[in-house]
Amino acid sequence: MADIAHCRSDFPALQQDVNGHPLVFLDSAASSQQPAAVIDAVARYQREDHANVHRGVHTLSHRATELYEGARDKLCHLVNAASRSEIILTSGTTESINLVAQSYCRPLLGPGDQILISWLEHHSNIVPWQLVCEQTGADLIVAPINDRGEIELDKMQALMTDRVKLLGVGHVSNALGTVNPLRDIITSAKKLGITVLVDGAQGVPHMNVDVQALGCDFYAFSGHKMFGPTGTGVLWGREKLLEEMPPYKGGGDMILEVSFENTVFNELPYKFEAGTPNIAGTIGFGAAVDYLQSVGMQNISEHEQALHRYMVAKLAAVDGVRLIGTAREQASVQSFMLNDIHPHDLGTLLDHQGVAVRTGHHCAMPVMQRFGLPGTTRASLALYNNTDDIDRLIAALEKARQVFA
Ligand code: C6P
Repeated sequence: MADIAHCRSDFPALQQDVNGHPLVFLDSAASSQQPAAVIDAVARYQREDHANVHRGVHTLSHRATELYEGARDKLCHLVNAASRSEIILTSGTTESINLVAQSYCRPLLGPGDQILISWLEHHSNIVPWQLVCEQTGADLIVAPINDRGEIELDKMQALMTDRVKLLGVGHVSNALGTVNPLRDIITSAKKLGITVLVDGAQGVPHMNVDVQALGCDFYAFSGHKMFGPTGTGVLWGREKLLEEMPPYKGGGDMILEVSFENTVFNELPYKFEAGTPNIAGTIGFGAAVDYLQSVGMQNISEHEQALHRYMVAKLAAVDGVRLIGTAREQASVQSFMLNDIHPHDLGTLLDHQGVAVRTGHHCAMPVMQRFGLPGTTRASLALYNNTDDIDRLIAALEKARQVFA
Protein backbone atom coordinates (compact mmCIF):
# COMPACT_ATOMS: atom_id res chain seq x y z
CA MET A 1 0.00 0.00 0.00
CA ALA A 2 1.42 3.42 -0.99
CA ASP A 3 2.21 5.95 1.75
CA ILE A 4 -0.43 8.59 1.18
CA ALA A 5 1.87 11.43 2.26
CA HIS A 6 4.02 10.71 -0.79
CA CYS A 7 1.15 10.63 -3.28
CA ARG A 8 1.30 14.35 -3.95
CA SER A 9 4.54 13.94 -5.90
CA ASP A 10 2.71 11.61 -8.31
CA PHE A 11 0.72 14.59 -9.65
CA PRO A 12 2.72 16.82 -12.03
CA ALA A 13 0.17 19.65 -12.01
CA LEU A 14 0.60 20.08 -8.26
CA GLN A 15 4.30 20.83 -8.62
CA GLN A 16 3.81 24.35 -10.01
CA ASP A 17 3.53 27.90 -8.78
CA VAL A 18 0.37 29.85 -9.55
CA ASN A 19 0.41 33.62 -9.25
CA GLY A 20 3.78 33.42 -7.56
CA HIS A 21 2.75 30.85 -4.92
CA PRO A 22 3.00 27.06 -4.79
CA LEU A 23 -0.38 25.77 -5.99
CA VAL A 24 -2.88 24.64 -3.37
CA PHE A 25 -5.56 22.73 -5.25
CA LEU A 26 -8.84 22.52 -3.34
CA ASP A 27 -11.18 22.04 -6.29
CA SER A 28 -11.08 18.28 -6.86
CA ALA A 29 -14.86 17.94 -6.57
CA ALA A 30 -15.07 19.85 -9.86
CA SER A 31 -12.30 17.80 -11.46
CA SER A 32 -9.32 16.12 -9.84
CA GLN A 33 -5.73 16.31 -11.06
CA GLN A 34 -4.20 13.31 -12.81
CA PRO A 35 -1.21 11.29 -11.63
CA ALA A 36 1.68 10.67 -14.03
CA ALA A 37 0.57 7.03 -14.28
CA VAL A 38 -2.70 8.13 -15.92
CA ILE A 39 -1.10 10.74 -18.17
CA ASP A 40 1.52 8.17 -19.26
CA ALA A 41 -1.04 5.43 -19.93
CA VAL A 42 -2.95 7.76 -22.25
CA ALA A 43 0.23 8.97 -23.99
CA ARG A 44 1.54 5.41 -24.42
CA TYR A 45 -1.73 4.34 -26.01
CA GLN A 46 -1.76 7.37 -28.31
CA ARG A 47 1.86 6.79 -29.35
CA GLU A 48 1.86 3.02 -29.76
CA ASP A 49 -1.53 1.35 -29.70
CA HIS A 50 -4.12 3.66 -31.20
CA ALA A 51 -6.74 2.07 -33.46
CA ASN A 52 -10.50 1.70 -33.32
CA VAL A 53 -11.86 -0.91 -30.90
CA HIS A 54 -13.99 -4.01 -31.63
CA ARG A 55 -13.57 -3.54 -35.37
CA GLY A 56 -10.19 -4.55 -36.73
CA VAL A 57 -8.42 -7.85 -37.19
CA HIS A 58 -5.07 -6.11 -37.13
CA THR A 59 -2.69 -5.98 -34.19
CA LEU A 60 -3.21 -2.38 -33.15
CA SER A 61 -6.98 -2.82 -33.06
CA HIS A 62 -6.54 -5.91 -30.90
CA ARG A 63 -4.24 -4.01 -28.56
CA ALA A 64 -6.60 -1.04 -28.32
CA THR A 65 -9.55 -3.37 -27.67
CA GLU A 66 -7.67 -5.24 -24.98
CA LEU A 67 -6.71 -2.03 -23.18
CA TYR A 68 -10.22 -0.58 -23.50
CA GLU A 69 -11.98 -3.73 -22.32
CA GLY A 70 -9.34 -4.14 -19.62
CA ALA A 71 -10.47 -0.78 -18.22
CA ARG A 72 -14.05 -2.08 -18.09
CA ASP A 73 -12.88 -5.10 -16.07
CA LYS A 74 -11.05 -2.84 -13.62
CA LEU A 75 -14.17 -0.69 -13.17
CA CYS A 76 -16.27 -3.81 -12.71
CA HIS A 77 -14.04 -4.95 -9.85
CA LEU A 78 -13.80 -1.46 -8.34
CA VAL A 79 -17.54 -1.25 -7.65
CA ASN A 80 -18.07 -5.02 -7.30
CA ALA A 81 -20.49 -5.33 -10.20
CA ALA A 82 -21.83 -8.86 -10.71
CA SER A 83 -20.67 -8.89 -14.31
CA ARG A 84 -18.75 -6.77 -16.84
CA SER A 85 -21.99 -6.65 -18.89
CA GLU A 86 -23.32 -4.30 -16.24
CA ILE A 87 -20.60 -1.68 -16.81
CA ILE A 88 -21.75 0.75 -19.50
CA LEU A 89 -18.97 3.14 -20.46
CA THR A 90 -20.32 6.66 -20.88
CA SER A 91 -18.95 10.19 -21.11
CA GLY A 92 -19.66 10.78 -17.41
CA THR A 93 -22.28 10.89 -14.70
CA THR A 94 -24.43 13.28 -16.72
CA GLU A 95 -24.68 10.93 -19.67
CA SER A 96 -25.24 7.94 -17.38
CA ILE A 97 -28.25 9.59 -15.75
CA ASN A 98 -29.66 10.76 -19.09
CA LEU A 99 -29.34 7.19 -20.34
CA VAL A 100 -31.51 5.93 -17.48
CA ALA A 101 -34.00 8.76 -17.96
CA GLN A 102 -34.42 8.02 -21.65
CA SER A 103 -33.96 4.24 -21.82
CA TYR A 104 -35.49 3.14 -18.55
CA CYS A 105 -37.97 5.87 -17.60
CA ARG A 106 -39.29 7.12 -20.91
CA PRO A 107 -40.90 3.85 -22.02
CA LEU A 108 -42.19 3.19 -18.50
CA LEU A 109 -43.70 6.47 -17.33
CA GLY A 110 -47.08 8.03 -17.96
CA PRO A 111 -49.34 10.66 -16.40
CA GLY A 112 -49.79 10.05 -12.68
CA ASP A 113 -46.37 8.45 -12.26
CA GLN A 114 -43.68 10.18 -10.23
CA ILE A 115 -39.91 10.46 -10.01
CA LEU A 116 -38.62 11.25 -6.53
CA ILE A 117 -35.35 13.10 -5.87
CA SER A 118 -33.95 15.14 -2.98
CA TRP A 119 -33.34 18.87 -2.62
CA LEU A 120 -29.59 18.17 -2.48
CA GLU A 121 -29.18 17.04 -6.04
CA HIS A 122 -26.76 18.30 -8.68
CA HIS A 123 -28.46 19.61 -11.84
CA SER A 124 -27.43 16.35 -13.56
CA ASN A 125 -29.75 14.51 -11.20
CA ILE A 126 -32.60 17.00 -11.71
CA VAL A 127 -32.80 18.12 -15.32
CA PRO A 128 -32.79 14.68 -17.04
CA TRP A 129 -35.82 13.77 -14.89
CA GLN A 130 -37.55 17.06 -15.72
CA LEU A 131 -37.05 16.31 -19.41
CA VAL A 132 -38.49 12.81 -19.18
CA CYS A 133 -41.39 14.06 -17.05
CA GLU A 134 -42.20 16.58 -19.77
CA GLN A 135 -42.02 13.84 -22.38
CA THR A 136 -44.29 11.43 -20.50
CA GLY A 137 -46.61 13.53 -18.35
CA ALA A 138 -45.09 12.18 -15.13
CA ASP A 139 -44.28 14.45 -12.15
CA LEU A 140 -41.01 15.21 -10.40
CA ILE A 141 -41.32 15.37 -6.61
CA VAL A 142 -38.64 16.52 -4.18
CA ALA A 143 -37.79 15.47 -0.62
CA PRO A 144 -36.72 18.42 1.58
CA ILE A 145 -33.46 18.93 3.46
CA ASN A 146 -32.90 20.40 6.94
CA ASP A 147 -30.73 23.36 7.94
CA ARG A 148 -27.66 21.13 8.28
CA GLY A 149 -28.09 20.05 4.66
CA GLU A 150 -29.36 16.53 5.40
CA ILE A 151 -32.23 14.84 3.62
CA GLU A 152 -35.27 14.69 5.89
CA LEU A 153 -35.56 10.94 5.74
CA ASP A 154 -39.04 10.65 7.23
CA LYS A 155 -40.37 13.17 4.67
CA MET A 156 -38.63 11.34 1.84
CA GLN A 157 -40.11 8.06 3.05
CA ALA A 158 -43.56 9.67 3.21
CA LEU A 159 -43.20 10.62 -0.47
CA MET A 160 -42.41 7.00 -1.42
CA THR A 161 -45.66 5.55 -2.76
CA ASP A 162 -46.60 3.15 -5.51
CA ARG A 163 -46.80 6.15 -7.86
CA VAL A 164 -43.03 6.61 -7.61
CA LYS A 165 -41.33 4.69 -10.41
CA LEU A 166 -37.78 5.87 -9.81
CA LEU A 167 -35.87 7.48 -6.98
CA GLY A 168 -32.71 9.43 -7.87
CA VAL A 169 -30.38 10.37 -5.03
CA GLY A 170 -26.78 11.50 -4.72
CA HIS A 171 -24.26 9.47 -2.75
CA VAL A 172 -22.44 12.62 -1.56
CA SER A 173 -23.68 16.17 -2.13
CA ASN A 174 -21.20 18.12 -4.26
CA ALA A 175 -22.37 21.44 -2.79
CA LEU A 176 -22.49 20.55 0.91
CA GLY A 177 -20.53 17.32 1.30
CA THR A 178 -23.46 15.53 2.94
CA VAL A 179 -23.13 11.74 2.79
CA ASN A 180 -26.66 10.52 2.30
CA PRO A 181 -27.99 7.53 4.28
CA LEU A 182 -28.18 5.33 1.21
CA ARG A 183 -28.84 2.11 3.11
CA ASP A 184 -31.96 3.54 4.78
CA ILE A 185 -33.18 5.26 1.62
CA ILE A 186 -32.67 2.20 -0.58
CA THR A 187 -34.19 -0.22 1.95
CA SER A 188 -37.33 1.94 2.21
CA ALA A 189 -37.62 2.34 -1.56
CA LYS A 190 -37.11 -1.36 -2.20
CA LYS A 191 -39.93 -2.29 0.20
CA LEU A 192 -42.24 -0.55 -2.28
CA GLY A 193 -40.47 -1.91 -5.36
CA ILE A 194 -39.11 1.52 -6.35
CA THR A 195 -36.14 1.50 -8.71
CA VAL A 196 -33.21 3.48 -7.27
CA LEU A 197 -30.49 5.38 -9.12
CA VAL A 198 -27.53 6.69 -7.13
CA ASP A 199 -25.52 9.63 -8.47
CA GLY A 200 -22.10 8.53 -7.30
CA ALA A 201 -20.03 11.31 -8.90
CA GLN A 202 -18.78 12.39 -5.45
CA GLY A 203 -18.92 8.91 -3.89
CA VAL A 204 -16.60 6.58 -5.81
CA PRO A 205 -13.54 8.88 -5.63
CA HIS A 206 -13.62 8.99 -1.83
CA MET A 207 -14.86 5.66 -0.43
CA ASN A 208 -15.35 1.98 -1.07
CA VAL A 209 -18.44 1.46 -3.18
CA ASP A 210 -20.01 -1.98 -3.51
CA VAL A 211 -23.04 -1.68 -5.76
CA GLN A 212 -24.33 -5.13 -4.86
CA ALA A 213 -24.15 -4.43 -1.13
CA LEU A 214 -25.84 -1.04 -1.59
CA GLY A 215 -28.86 -2.68 -3.17
CA CYS A 216 -29.57 0.10 -5.68
CA ASP A 217 -30.42 -0.54 -9.33
CA PHE A 218 -28.25 2.03 -11.09
CA TYR A 219 -25.06 3.80 -9.97
CA ALA A 220 -23.48 6.58 -12.07
CA PHE A 221 -19.99 8.09 -11.80
CA SER A 222 -17.34 10.10 -13.70
CA GLY A 223 -13.68 9.36 -14.43
CA HIS A 224 -12.42 12.92 -14.12
CA LYS A 225 -13.34 13.22 -10.45
CA MET A 226 -11.27 10.14 -9.61
CA PHE A 227 -7.96 11.03 -11.28
CA GLY A 228 -9.02 9.91 -14.76
CA PRO A 229 -9.50 11.94 -17.94
CA THR A 230 -12.58 14.03 -18.72
CA GLY A 231 -15.26 12.56 -20.97
CA THR A 232 -15.23 9.17 -19.23
CA GLY A 233 -17.76 7.61 -16.91
CA VAL A 234 -19.82 4.60 -15.98
CA LEU A 235 -23.40 3.63 -15.68
CA TRP A 236 -23.62 0.48 -13.60
CA GLY A 237 -27.04 -1.16 -13.83
CA ARG A 238 -28.57 -4.48 -12.89
CA GLU A 239 -28.25 -6.80 -15.83
CA LYS A 240 -31.93 -7.71 -15.80
CA LEU A 241 -32.99 -4.06 -16.08
CA LEU A 242 -30.37 -3.25 -18.72
CA GLU A 243 -31.48 -6.26 -20.79
CA GLU A 244 -35.04 -4.95 -20.84
CA MET A 245 -34.11 -1.35 -21.71
CA PRO A 246 -33.98 -0.19 -25.32
CA PRO A 247 -30.84 1.70 -26.40
CA TYR A 248 -31.18 5.48 -26.46
CA LYS A 249 -28.46 6.11 -29.03
CA GLY A 250 -28.17 4.28 -32.32
CA GLY A 251 -25.07 3.80 -34.45
CA GLY A 252 -22.07 1.61 -35.02
CA ASP A 253 -20.99 -1.05 -32.50
CA MET A 254 -24.37 -1.25 -30.74
CA ILE A 255 -25.81 -3.61 -33.36
CA LEU A 256 -25.46 -7.25 -34.38
CA GLU A 257 -27.28 -6.93 -37.68
CA VAL A 258 -28.79 -4.06 -39.63
CA SER A 259 -31.11 -4.06 -42.61
CA PHE A 260 -33.56 -1.38 -43.67
CA GLU A 261 -36.35 -3.55 -42.32
CA ASN A 262 -34.88 -4.43 -38.97
CA THR A 263 -31.95 -3.95 -36.60
CA VAL A 264 -30.82 -6.49 -34.04
CA PHE A 265 -29.08 -4.82 -31.13
CA ASN A 266 -25.76 -5.98 -29.75
CA GLU A 267 -25.51 -7.72 -26.38
CA LEU A 268 -24.72 -5.88 -23.15
CA PRO A 269 -22.87 -3.67 -22.51
CA TYR A 270 -22.35 -2.72 -26.18
CA LYS A 271 -26.07 -2.12 -26.80
CA PHE A 272 -25.65 1.21 -25.02
CA GLU A 273 -22.29 2.22 -26.53
CA ALA A 274 -23.04 3.54 -30.01
CA GLY A 275 -20.20 4.95 -32.09
CA THR A 276 -16.44 5.12 -31.56
CA PRO A 277 -15.96 5.59 -27.83
CA ASN A 278 -13.46 7.68 -25.87
CA ILE A 279 -10.79 4.98 -26.14
CA ALA A 280 -7.81 6.98 -24.86
CA GLY A 281 -9.82 8.45 -22.00
CA THR A 282 -11.18 5.09 -20.94
CA ILE A 283 -7.69 3.57 -20.91
CA GLY A 284 -6.65 6.47 -18.69
CA PHE A 285 -9.72 5.80 -16.53
CA GLY A 286 -8.50 2.21 -16.10
CA ALA A 287 -5.07 3.51 -15.07
CA ALA A 288 -6.79 5.81 -12.56
CA VAL A 289 -8.54 2.80 -11.02
CA ASP A 290 -5.16 1.04 -10.72
CA TYR A 291 -3.79 4.15 -9.04
CA LEU A 292 -6.70 4.44 -6.56
CA GLN A 293 -6.36 0.77 -5.67
CA SER A 294 -2.61 1.03 -5.23
CA VAL A 295 -3.22 3.73 -2.61
CA GLY A 296 -6.21 1.83 -1.19
CA MET A 297 -9.76 3.16 -0.88
CA GLN A 298 -9.79 2.67 2.89
CA ASN A 299 -6.53 4.58 3.17
CA ILE A 300 -7.93 7.41 1.02
CA SER A 301 -11.16 7.56 2.94
CA GLU A 302 -9.44 7.75 6.34
CA HIS A 303 -6.96 10.40 5.15
CA GLU A 304 -9.71 12.57 3.69
CA GLN A 305 -11.97 12.20 6.73
CA ALA A 306 -9.18 13.34 9.05
CA LEU A 307 -8.31 16.23 6.75
CA HIS A 308 -11.96 17.23 6.47
CA ARG A 309 -12.27 17.39 10.26
CA TYR A 310 -9.11 19.53 10.38
CA MET A 311 -10.44 21.84 7.65
CA VAL A 312 -13.85 22.28 9.30
CA ALA A 313 -12.30 23.09 12.69
CA LYS A 314 -9.89 25.61 11.14
CA LEU A 315 -12.58 27.25 9.00
CA ALA A 316 -15.00 27.51 11.90
CA ALA A 317 -12.33 29.38 13.89
CA VAL A 318 -11.92 32.10 11.25
CA ASP A 319 -13.71 35.28 12.29
CA GLY A 320 -16.64 35.87 9.91
CA VAL A 321 -16.77 32.37 8.38
CA ARG A 322 -20.19 30.72 8.21
CA LEU A 323 -20.17 27.05 7.31
CA ILE A 324 -22.84 26.07 4.81
CA GLY A 325 -23.58 22.39 5.18
CA THR A 326 -22.96 20.91 8.61
CA ALA A 327 -24.34 17.42 8.14
CA ARG A 328 -23.43 14.80 10.74
CA GLU A 329 -21.83 12.78 7.99
CA GLN A 330 -19.79 14.70 5.44
CA ALA A 331 -17.12 13.82 2.93
CA SER A 332 -14.40 15.76 1.19
CA VAL A 333 -16.28 19.04 0.64
CA GLN A 334 -16.94 22.14 2.72
CA SER A 335 -18.92 25.18 1.57
CA PHE A 336 -18.75 28.46 3.44
CA MET A 337 -19.29 32.22 3.35
CA LEU A 338 -16.86 34.84 4.64
CA ASN A 339 -18.84 37.79 6.02
CA ASP A 340 -20.84 39.23 3.11
CA ILE A 341 -18.03 38.93 0.57
CA HIS A 342 -19.34 37.62 -2.73
CA PRO A 343 -17.92 34.12 -3.32
CA HIS A 344 -16.54 35.08 -6.75
CA ASP A 345 -14.60 38.00 -5.22
CA LEU A 346 -13.31 35.76 -2.48
CA GLY A 347 -12.34 33.02 -4.95
CA THR A 348 -10.42 35.53 -7.05
CA LEU A 349 -8.52 36.80 -4.02
CA LEU A 350 -7.67 33.25 -2.96
CA ASP A 351 -6.46 32.50 -6.49
CA HIS A 352 -4.09 35.49 -6.27
CA GLN A 353 -2.54 33.64 -3.35
CA GLY A 354 -2.27 30.37 -5.27
CA VAL A 355 -5.30 28.74 -3.62
CA ALA A 356 -7.80 27.18 -6.06
CA VAL A 357 -11.37 26.76 -4.78
CA ARG A 358 -14.72 26.70 -6.56
CA THR A 359 -17.22 29.52 -6.10
CA GLY A 360 -20.82 29.92 -7.19
CA HIS A 361 -23.85 27.63 -7.19
CA HIS A 362 -21.89 24.44 -7.90
CA CYS A 363 -24.58 23.29 -10.37
CA ALA A 364 -26.88 22.83 -7.40
CA MET A 365 -29.04 25.96 -7.56
CA PRO A 366 -31.90 24.53 -5.46
CA VAL A 367 -29.44 23.95 -2.60
CA MET A 368 -28.36 27.58 -2.80
CA GLN A 369 -32.00 28.69 -2.89
CA ARG A 370 -32.68 26.57 0.22
CA PHE A 371 -29.96 28.49 2.09
CA GLY A 372 -30.95 31.87 0.58
CA LEU A 373 -27.55 32.34 -1.07
CA PRO A 374 -26.46 33.12 -4.63
CA GLY A 375 -23.53 30.76 -4.12
CA THR A 376 -20.81 29.72 -1.73
CA THR A 377 -17.06 29.23 -1.67
CA ARG A 378 -16.27 25.52 -1.69
CA ALA A 379 -13.04 23.79 -0.71
CA SER A 380 -12.88 20.16 -1.78
CA LEU A 381 -10.28 17.55 -0.93
CA ALA A 382 -8.54 14.65 -2.60
CA LEU A 383 -5.91 12.20 -1.46
CA TYR A 384 -3.09 14.58 -2.45
CA ASN A 385 -4.14 17.35 -0.05
CA ASN A 386 -2.59 17.80 3.38
CA THR A 387 -2.82 20.04 6.44
CA ASP A 388 -0.37 22.53 4.87
CA ASP A 389 -2.96 23.11 2.12
CA ILE A 390 -5.61 23.88 4.72
CA ASP A 391 -3.27 26.19 6.60
CA ARG A 392 -2.61 28.06 3.34
CA LEU A 393 -6.36 28.34 2.73
CA ILE A 394 -6.89 29.75 6.21
CA ALA A 395 -4.02 32.25 5.84
CA ALA A 396 -5.45 33.37 2.48
CA LEU A 397 -8.89 33.81 4.05
CA GLU A 398 -7.45 35.90 6.88
CA LYS A 399 -5.80 38.11 4.28
CA ALA A 400 -9.05 38.37 2.28
CA ARG A 401 -10.91 39.36 5.45
CA GLN A 402 -8.50 42.26 5.96
CA VAL A 403 -8.69 43.34 2.30
CA PHE A 404 -12.49 43.45 2.41
CA ALA A 405 -12.71 44.95 5.94
N1 C6P B 1 -19.91 18.30 -10.22
C1 C6P B 1 -18.68 20.12 -9.21
O1 C6P B 1 -17.91 21.06 -9.24
P1 C6P B 1 -20.10 15.19 -14.96
O2 C6P B 1 -20.03 16.64 -15.38
O3 C6P B 1 -21.10 14.43 -15.81
O4 C6P B 1 -18.78 14.55 -14.88
O5 C6P B 1 -20.64 15.18 -13.45
C2 C6P B 1 -21.84 15.82 -13.13
C3 C6P B 1 -22.10 15.70 -11.66
C4 C6P B 1 -23.15 14.93 -11.23
N2 C6P B 1 -23.40 14.73 -9.92
C5 C6P B 1 -22.63 15.30 -8.97
C6 C6P B 1 -22.93 15.03 -7.54
C7 C6P B 1 -21.56 16.11 -9.34
O6 C6P B 1 -20.80 16.67 -8.40
C8 C6P B 1 -21.31 16.35 -10.71
C9 C6P B 1 -20.21 17.29 -11.15
C10 C6P B 1 -18.84 19.24 -10.43
O7 C6P B 1 -19.31 19.83 -8.20
C11 C6P B 1 -19.00 20.05 -11.67
S1 C6P B 1 -20.52 20.93 -11.72
